[in-house]
Amino acid sequence: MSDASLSSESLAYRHALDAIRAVEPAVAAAIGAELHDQRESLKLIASENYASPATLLAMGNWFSDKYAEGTVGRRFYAGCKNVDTVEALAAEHARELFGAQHAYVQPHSGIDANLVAFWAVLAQRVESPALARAQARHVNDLNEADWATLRRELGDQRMLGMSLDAGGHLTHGFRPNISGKMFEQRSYGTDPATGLVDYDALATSAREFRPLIIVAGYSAYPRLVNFRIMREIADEVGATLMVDMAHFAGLVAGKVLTGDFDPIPHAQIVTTTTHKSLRGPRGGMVLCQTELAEQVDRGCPMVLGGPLPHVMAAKAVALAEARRPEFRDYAQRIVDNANALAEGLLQRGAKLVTGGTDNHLVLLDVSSYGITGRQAESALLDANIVTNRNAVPQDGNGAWYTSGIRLGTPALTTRGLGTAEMDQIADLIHTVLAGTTPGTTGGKPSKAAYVLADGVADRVAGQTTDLLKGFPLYPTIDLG
Ligand code: DSN
Repeated sequence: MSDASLSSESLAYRHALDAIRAVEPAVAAAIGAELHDQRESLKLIASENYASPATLLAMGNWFSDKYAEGTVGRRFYAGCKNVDTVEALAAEHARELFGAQHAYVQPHSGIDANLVAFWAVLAQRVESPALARAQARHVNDLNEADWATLRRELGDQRMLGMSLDAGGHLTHGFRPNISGKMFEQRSYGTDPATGLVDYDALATSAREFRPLIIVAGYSAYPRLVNFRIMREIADEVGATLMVDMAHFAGLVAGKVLTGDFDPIPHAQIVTTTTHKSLRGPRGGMVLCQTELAEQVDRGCPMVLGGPLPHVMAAKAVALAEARRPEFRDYAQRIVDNANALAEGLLQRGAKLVTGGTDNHLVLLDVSSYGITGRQAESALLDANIVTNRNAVPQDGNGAWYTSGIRLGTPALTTRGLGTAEMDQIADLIHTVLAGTTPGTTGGKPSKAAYVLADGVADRVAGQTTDLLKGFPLYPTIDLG
């Protein structure tokens, strides 16, 4: 194909890869291979998506060369005029899109955004009152005894977060994560009968435990959370409500989650990633009420390294895209597709945690197939179906092997697949799992090894390829 007949995006990427190839051919090859692999596989990882070419291009440039500690107009480095432009724009788009009072777009990831939020609440609720009591303006003004007291107080705070096997996230106060070392944590779970968040039990626990922070939000809960109720509980016990909406930010942006299910009007502070259902670049963000803005803006260098201006530029592009009317349609289709996938699986006899979904994800309990989540994940990958294993409530197989598979629809919805295709995908998944049996390692039963019936992987992989042919990924990009 001659250059003249190539799209501008194809040309941009071909030239970019030529430049990379001239320095390190293996990297150029890996970038090309990644596009090929993503095109060929059925991506059902609930936390992944496909950012637009404009978003991807906004990340690959000389903004990466700039240091920009501080915030817009108040930098510790000179020469940040253009960084200010993109950071201010990203924050403005975020505020407008979500109706938030304040937006901080510097976090590099969801974990970073959560750390900024924890810091901001600690600063507002613990450090600032301690400084006021000591009549000090700054921690450097405290005498040794007051500083030692403040450090003890900062380390003596409590957090209530959703339990991991109910779908909570490691960064919500669990011991293996820094959040669990910073805070004494207690978890709330779901009602074993319904699988839904048990708000009465949560309120009872909060009254007893008196946490500084209640964290709502999840990475593997297939239903909605009522943030109005969560805020009422938080207010009653004097806690700050923090919502980690990383997984469902796209559904909030697209106005699928409104009223009690929209965290912004209810929580004092909301964190998110930008690359999941929101479909932006890999990164994080904090939205908060004005009372926390000053502390949130101190995220870098408090807990973050230097901001990534190239990623903030891409956030601005992606957030501008999410403000377009078509994003609402996209968000609704994510949920419709998840419902269709759940329905298709149920019709084939699969067992789903909570019996279905209200959001972008489905949690499939694979124990009814007699296998672990790990075995299911590996068998599905053999058929080019990319998922990730996930614990289910009261999981007997623990967090490593698990009994579940998490399936999400944001990526395939971006690719254009709809409810009819979700039914076909349910059939492919069921075929693979029904054809999988536990294997052995060294003659002993194994939770990882598996046996896939003859021909199933190839047959399903072929069907996956046929299905995806109708929905090309990045159709404007031809790498040659
Ligand atoms: N990225 C999160 C997810 O997959 O849900 C884990 O941190």
